[in-house]
Amino acid sequence: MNTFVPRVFSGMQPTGNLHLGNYLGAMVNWIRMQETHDCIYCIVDMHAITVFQEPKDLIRSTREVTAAYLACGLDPKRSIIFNQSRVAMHAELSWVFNCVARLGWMDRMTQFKEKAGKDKERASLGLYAYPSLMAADILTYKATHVPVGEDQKQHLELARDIAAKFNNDYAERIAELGFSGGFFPQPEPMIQGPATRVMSLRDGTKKMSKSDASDLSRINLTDDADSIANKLRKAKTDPEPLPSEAAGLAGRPEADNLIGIHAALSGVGKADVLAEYGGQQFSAFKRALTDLAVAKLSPITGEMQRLVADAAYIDTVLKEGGERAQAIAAPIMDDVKDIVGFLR
Ligand code: AQP
Repeated sequence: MNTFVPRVFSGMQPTGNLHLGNYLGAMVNWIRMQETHDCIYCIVDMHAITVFQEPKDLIRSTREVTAAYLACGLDPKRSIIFNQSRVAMHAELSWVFNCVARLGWMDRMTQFKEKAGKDKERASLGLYAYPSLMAADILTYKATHVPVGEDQKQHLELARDIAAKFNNDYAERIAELGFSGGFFPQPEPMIQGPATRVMSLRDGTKKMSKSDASDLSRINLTDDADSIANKLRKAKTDPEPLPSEAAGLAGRPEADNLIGIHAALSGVGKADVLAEYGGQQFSAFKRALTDLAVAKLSPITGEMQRLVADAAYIDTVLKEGGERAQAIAAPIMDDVKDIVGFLR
């Protein structure tokens, strides 16, 4: 049986500012996992261009997202931080995976359906193949743990299917070359905490997202205290007071969302928040949530501003991270080429 070295991989797209959903759904777990694992955190610029990005905006966002990673507490000495396009093995392995994955698997991906909308004929081929590149991102490092928000669960399942099919299709060759127990691990999704799916502040049934047209729908990590207060004051709610128990949140998506955000920011469960605020009106709760969000996010915002002004430092972090990532990915990709039968 092959035993794989525990290794964490995850990434975010430089398609705009990071928001509270990215932070609570993924980043807080990334920071925690640095304590226990070797971690690789990527800025996935190749995923970003599946929807056209102005080149100068992409450069700026890549540096901003890197600054956000560092400001949130990712340590470039401990973890590997780099932008995806620097390491060619992501693209190389994704081509192999495009030939392993089946069209029928891709057709089931709900994120493609949501992002392509009604006019799927006009979506890029890259957007359709996105989950195959994501599988390559993870498996080019043989990563075993992938901390993500709930929306990425289906893509992770596909990555596991691709790993299993590769191991199976090439089983004879893998054994012949001396890899026992399969070549790729089955990467585990780590979807943890009370805010694994943070919803839009304007519509509790829609995910908080960078690409939502309304800036009022999300709290960005770049927002100042006044913007945070304004967005939370305007956040959609319902006319009832807050319930005292979690069961009372059923059918109240906006209340559920705000309680989940409070719980995640204060590091407790939803039941603890309801024990404190149950029976109160939203107005009082929103004021308390604003104070909490500002206290948690303003040090990050300040540090991001400082880092963004130092592009040379950011570029050095990405370059050095890219070199360290490449040193792990290159021998794994060489093995993949030997397994598949590519002369090198
Ligand atoms: N609303 C969310 N709640 C919890 N987790 C979330 N994540 C994203 N939105 C939420 C998690 O953040 C990580 C990075 O996501 P991404 O930048 O790669 O892309 P995304 O999931 O497509 O995020 P957005 O904001 O919705 O971007 P756009 O609008 O560009 O598509 C992932 O772990 C994700 O689960």
